Amino acid sequence: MRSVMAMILSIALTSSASAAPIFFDNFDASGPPTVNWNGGTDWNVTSGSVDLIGNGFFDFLPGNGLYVDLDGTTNSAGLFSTNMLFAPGSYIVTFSLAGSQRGSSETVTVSLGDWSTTISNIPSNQPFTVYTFTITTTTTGPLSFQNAGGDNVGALLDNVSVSFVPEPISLVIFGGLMVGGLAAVRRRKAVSA
Ligand SMILES: [Ca+2]
Ligand SMILES: [Ca+2]
Ligand SMILES: [Ca+2]
Repeated sequence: MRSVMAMILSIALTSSASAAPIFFDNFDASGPPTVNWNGGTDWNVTSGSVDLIGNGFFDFLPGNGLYVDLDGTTNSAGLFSTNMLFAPGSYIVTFSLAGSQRGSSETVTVSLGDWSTTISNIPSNQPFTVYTFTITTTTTGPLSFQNAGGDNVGALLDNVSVSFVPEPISLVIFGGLMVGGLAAVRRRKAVSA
């Protein structure tokens, strides 16, 4: 029984390890900061612009390295999307979102495939705040952020990650018991042979 318990434990540990992000970006290696950033290698910007700021450059929330002002400097907030496309399935989407820090409240729509949510009226003085959503998409698509409006002052984005949803623990234990049961059947067969 001890070996079965060890097997269950090892399967459970393997399962939790699979929750490691399949996409992560804190923008700190995306410099140099610039207005109207093109998104670098991991993101693309369409239908407007975003700014890459921080590290002393329009650094409204110092200590966060680089981060993104979701309304750039063209009076048109860009659609900010990952180059990575996510297949249909369930994911955990996590990001830090702060208010504009410049007096305006902001609204941001977050999408992944055909899943979408809108975070409304983020107060100007909101510090970086972690948002986590467990989502399901039925279509393949990027993760996108779209600030409403276009006045060059947007919400601030950092620490974006996407992970697979871990297997439910009941399935893990059931799998472990199945393996243990098969081993017991084999032992009985070995004895009767
Ligand atoms: Ca950062
Ligand atoms: Ca801006
Ligand atoms: Ca604005």
